[in-house]
Amino acid sequence: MTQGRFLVVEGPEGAGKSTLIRGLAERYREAGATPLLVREPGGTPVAERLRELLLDPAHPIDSVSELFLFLAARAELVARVIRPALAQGVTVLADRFQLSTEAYQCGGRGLERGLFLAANRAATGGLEPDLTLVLDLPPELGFDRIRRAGQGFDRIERAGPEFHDRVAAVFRNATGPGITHLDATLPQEQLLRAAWDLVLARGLAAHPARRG
Ligand code: Z5A
Repeated sequence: MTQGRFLVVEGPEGAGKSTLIRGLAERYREAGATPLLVREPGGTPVAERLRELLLDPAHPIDSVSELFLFLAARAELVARVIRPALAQGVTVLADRFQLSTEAYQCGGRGLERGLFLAANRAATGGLEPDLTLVLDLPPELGFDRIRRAGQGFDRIERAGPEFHDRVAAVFRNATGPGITHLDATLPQEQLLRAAWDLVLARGLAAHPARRG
């Protein structure tokens, strides 16, 4: 069985990650595939409990504890959901993955990159996305979108403008194998077209005859 593809969408809050993932999933379905959608943190019973803890503004969390809680959620999701799906040839579309940890816990909180790299490798077993689409959007525009959508602000969204500027800088400057940037100020349809064109150009659209 051919290994499934692993695509990740990253970027600051309100950049349009969830919207884009839903659009990409629709394109995959039109192409005859059934992708699996996941979001971080979350996706297993334990990871969903960790998500509640991590986002709850009622509990302050030490930065190192925060790192390990995000990574515990990732380890659960990778081992129980992502790897089994990829092994069955299913395409996995993930709303956030390891670049988020680098942006929020290293950029935002100031944790050492070496600590993140070692601990993240333990959490993922070295799993790397085939493609990481980074949605570039200034943080204030993302927060405006969240406000307009009437959503409340979670513990991390409340961290303050300097924190979010540091996070945004990590996303903006991210480079590496499979990392590609998209202009998230584009209207939704144009952004989706640009993202799907990239998926096609990289040969990551599943063959219509195959599941995943
Ligand atoms: N976090 C971390 O610290 N460390 C980690 O390792 C990981 C995560 C994995 C998860 O929050 C938090 O955990 C996150 C990072 C941290 N916190 N912060 N801050 P989450 O999953 O609850 O939320 P989020 O990831 O920040 O997503 P979001 O706020 O839901 O934003 P989004 O998914 O990028 O955007 P959206 O929901 O698709 O769209 C937001 C609004 O904009 C909505 O009204 C859309 O209709 C609108 N929209 C979408 N696209 C467009 C375009 N193109 N133009 C105009 N308007 C648009």
